[in-house]
Amino acid sequence: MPKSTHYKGLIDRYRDRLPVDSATPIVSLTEGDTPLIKLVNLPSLIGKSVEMYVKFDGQNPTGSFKDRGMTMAVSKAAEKGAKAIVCASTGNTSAAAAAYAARAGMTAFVLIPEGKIPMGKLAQAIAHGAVVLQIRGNFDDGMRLVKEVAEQAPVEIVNSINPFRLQGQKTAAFEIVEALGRAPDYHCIPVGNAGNISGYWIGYSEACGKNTASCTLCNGDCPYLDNPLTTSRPVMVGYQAAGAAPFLRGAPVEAPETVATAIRIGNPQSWDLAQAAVDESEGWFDEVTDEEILTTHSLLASREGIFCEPASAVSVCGAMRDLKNGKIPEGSLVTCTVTGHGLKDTAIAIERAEPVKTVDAELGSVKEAILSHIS
Ligand code: AN7
Repeated sequence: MPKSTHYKGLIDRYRDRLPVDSATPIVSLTEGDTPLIKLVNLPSLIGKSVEMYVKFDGQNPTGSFKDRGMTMAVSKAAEKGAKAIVCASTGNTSAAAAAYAARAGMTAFVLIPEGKIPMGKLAQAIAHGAVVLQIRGNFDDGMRLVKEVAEQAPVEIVNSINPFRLQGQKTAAFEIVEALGRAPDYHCIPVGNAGNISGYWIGYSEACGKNTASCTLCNGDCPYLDNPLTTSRPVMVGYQAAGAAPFLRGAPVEAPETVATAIRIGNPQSWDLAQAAVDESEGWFDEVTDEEILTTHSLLASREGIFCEPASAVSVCGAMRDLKNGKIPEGSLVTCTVTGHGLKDTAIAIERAEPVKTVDAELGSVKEAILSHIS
């Protein structure tokens, strides 16, 4: 009989490196184990020799990296006997919370900024049966309200201020180290609420047996350092959208605005943890404009076959620029997290494109249309 190789999700996979025990009811959608895709066309566009990979976390069950954190947050909520969870969201957290709550038999309450999340994400929250509250405000307003309401109602917060979220998200770094057989030299990542960059840094640190100030769970006494996978950590580079770049301004941004709605966040909750990740790794933050984001969004789809949402293109966009200007040296091994799937936000892809051509349903027209594209 062949041995079963059925992958059962990241908690099962990394149980010995996560704060779960036999009493934790695991709520999983078989998240994690996402592809690390080598870029074959983009590096040559900027004329640089570099080994560059995309960690395509848009291939998680609900189409974003949030599933990694949500399997942990909802499993731990279930362990406590919680009946309801709550989050503020620019869309992906709400989709993940809704799906994992559905599976756990809990109610998910999700606060989203009215008119500012793509239809794909709204459809997910609705389909999975979440109670959707559109607020007349932005993500930061929603986050403040979630913290206030959780003091007065029996609901468990599943935003990334819940430390179990970062524990789940750190597993992406483990997967990258295992896939490459070493840590990358540079890891580039979009930054919104700043949870994911903090989670990756915890993961990369634990993977090489080091503690980090980004981990708040064990107060500097990390139980998961015993079995290192590698010996080094990457330089962490966090990129923000220019209209929502508090790390570049050095202060919260009052009215964040960007086409990358997922990271339309002005007051990141994990500010100190993300800053620690960048400081400890001797990395940096930088910003990219909406135009640059959309250009990379379209290049990834049209040249690499990787369809992501605008916020996810931010990592590759920044990495390409920093390779071009030499801040990331040629010959480096670079990984970029691509956080969410392009099918989440189809409107933006169609809006930017040439109108789709319509032809008569007969051979002459179809042939003419095809030949006009072949020279
Ligand atoms: C595709 O869903 O904050 O810096 O409420 O959806 O960890 O916040 C989404 C964030 C990047 C930024 N890419 O990650 C939410 C939410 C995508 C995202 C980010 C988000 P963090």
